Amino acid sequence: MDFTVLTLFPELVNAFFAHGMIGRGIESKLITGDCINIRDFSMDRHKTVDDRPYGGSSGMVMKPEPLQSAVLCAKSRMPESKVVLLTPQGNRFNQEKALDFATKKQGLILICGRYEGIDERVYTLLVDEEISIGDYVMTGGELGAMVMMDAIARLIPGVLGSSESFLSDSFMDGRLEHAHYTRPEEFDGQKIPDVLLSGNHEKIRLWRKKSSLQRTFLKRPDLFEKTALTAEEKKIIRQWCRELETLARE
Ligand code: 4GY
Repeated sequence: MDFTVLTLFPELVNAFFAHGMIGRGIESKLITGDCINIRDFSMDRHKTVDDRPYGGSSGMVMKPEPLQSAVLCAKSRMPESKVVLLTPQGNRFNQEKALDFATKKQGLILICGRYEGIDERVYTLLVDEEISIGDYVMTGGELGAMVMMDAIARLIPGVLGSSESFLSDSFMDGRLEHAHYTRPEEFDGQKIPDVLLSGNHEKIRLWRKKSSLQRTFLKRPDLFEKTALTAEEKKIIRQWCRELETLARE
């Protein structure tokens, strides 16, 4: 997967490319991460990238010309890529979208706006898809681009450690992830569930499914509307109900 970010703050995005899982992914050539500074494509000696809005009002708008040149430059480097603009008006980004981008194997050119926004004509001419990471307004698209790249990159085979598997992640199956425990066996008077010490892999698998269902039920019941219960999940829930009934009778 190839990422090119068009931004006025390349240092911000390059720091992201240099660290952690993404940094290692780039080092091992599983992904590429490049920044293009939009200001480099400004044509005047002051390196202007913004201008006052027609019709008047406070704030500035990003000029179309430097942005267009920057997009064309990115496209010439990666002709097979999709141009995405980060904006609150876009289609909502989620795990499904992340998987979509990760499997399409098409590079991504991510445009990060600043100021009040970008000139409207840039959307129609240059942008393939507008994406929003949530219903809030940030001061620029960079954090949105980093959120997208982070979620996409970890779905590229080999980017996560070999033993890790994203297939068990939250949302991959429309459920929240099960609880996790590590040493010590007892912490602040709280023991870990016995089954995790049993060595019985089937029992552990079922306990994790149950934990995942319980968390989803308590924290994100809306997820059940999108992904219906499987036969096994129904069985686990019926068992859970019986446990609760026993508890209530005591
Ligand atoms: N929400 N999701 C978002 C954002 C900032 C002015 C256009 C968001 O993705 N991006 O809030 N972006 C604005 C800042 C120019 C982008």
